[in-house]
Amino acid sequence: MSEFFPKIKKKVKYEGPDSKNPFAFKHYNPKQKIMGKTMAEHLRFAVCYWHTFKGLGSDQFGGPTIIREYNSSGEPMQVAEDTMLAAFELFTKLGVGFWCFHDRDIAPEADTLAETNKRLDQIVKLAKKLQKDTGVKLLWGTTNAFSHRRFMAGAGTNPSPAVFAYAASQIKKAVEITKELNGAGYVFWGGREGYDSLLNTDMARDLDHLAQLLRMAVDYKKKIRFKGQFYIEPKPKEPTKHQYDSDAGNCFAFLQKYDLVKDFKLNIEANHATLAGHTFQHELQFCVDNGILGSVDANRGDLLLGWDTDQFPTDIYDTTLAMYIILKSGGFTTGGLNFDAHVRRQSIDPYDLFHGHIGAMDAFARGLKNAAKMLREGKFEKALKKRYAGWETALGRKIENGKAGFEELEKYTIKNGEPKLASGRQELLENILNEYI
Ligand code: XUL
Ligand code: CO
Repeated sequence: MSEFFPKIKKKVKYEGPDSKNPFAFKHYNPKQKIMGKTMAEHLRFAVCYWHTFKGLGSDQFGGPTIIREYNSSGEPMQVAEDTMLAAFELFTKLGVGFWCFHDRDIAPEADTLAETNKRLDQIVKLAKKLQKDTGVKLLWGTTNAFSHRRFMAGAGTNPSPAVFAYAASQIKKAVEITKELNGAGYVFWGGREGYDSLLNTDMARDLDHLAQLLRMAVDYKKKIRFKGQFYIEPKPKEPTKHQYDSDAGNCFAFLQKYDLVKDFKLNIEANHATLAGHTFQHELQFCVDNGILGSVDANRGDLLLGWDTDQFPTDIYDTTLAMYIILKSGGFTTGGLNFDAHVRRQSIDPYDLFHGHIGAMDAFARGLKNAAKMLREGKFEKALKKRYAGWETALGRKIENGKAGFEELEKYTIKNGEPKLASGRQELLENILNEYI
């Protein structure tokens, strides 16, 4: 069997913080135990198929810059098989436990849906064998119902029911193959579910249709006994101006309106959070507070560029705060950290894929270690408790339990006068945070 990354002879190893080997982990030590679980169990790293193997550096101003050996045969199904072999070689050499894919990443579309599904079956057979041989598992599968021109006006929110039906058929098959590969989850990212102009859009109707599509997916999941978790992945814009699943709060409102909360959790992507004008931590905390945190697309944007740059996460501040929220909430169950990230257009060497992932895994390992220490020492929790201590008094309890009304509170205020104020201590807390980073 030909090797696609021959320079990496064996699995990338942990060599500790003093190592200068670019192909070694400095912080990610998969077997190291932290708060009762190994780092690998906490972090549940996944490589995404689309950026890592299908992304070739194109942007709006130019075509591909990256040439990959597994694309060289030119015959579509041979390319698909070679790519799958290259993918599992990279997964194993990196030592990640999971991968994620869209249906159209792993097999190219044929002329008809039936032919396309046959191609998928062929490639899924190979993926299943490779999963068995390597022990790498599927974190989640998903459908690409946004690239083909038929989906130019959306999939579930398309004005045409025939396009809706096409999307439903595609999702049906993608859920089936995700089940076949024993996926722990399945993601719905509303690729083009949104609009560019209200002059040609019936927003209320679109959202009713989207809910209907998700309901059908839930019914089918039950019918075929797929046990994986369904996730929605919020994103506010790009490709459309107004994506319907714009942020975690918006998704939660949608799920509540259509009585779907019990069937879905969210897949929070760092770069989508910032596009929505939130921090990554904000979106994670919102999900934890509402019981809907499922999985994470771990990447970052660029402060100076206003779009979804999908860069590998390297910011320890961000990974620490993210892992603090995730650890505090009890950690991942079905979810994990999927690197929805790609190398830059100029990073044309196949080993750049290793540099990107190794750096990202180390960044999250450091985040995990920092977060565990923050939790063990409990300084932030103590400060929070102190700040909210008033709510433990008779007055606070009464308000929280719904036992006080406006008249009673007015009496209290007249009697007690001006409330005593306390400092928010943000600067001090930020300084304490830096002690962990
Ligand atoms: C797009 C995005 C997708 C989803 C899966 O911005 O993040 O790749 O993660 O469809
Ligand atoms: Co994503």
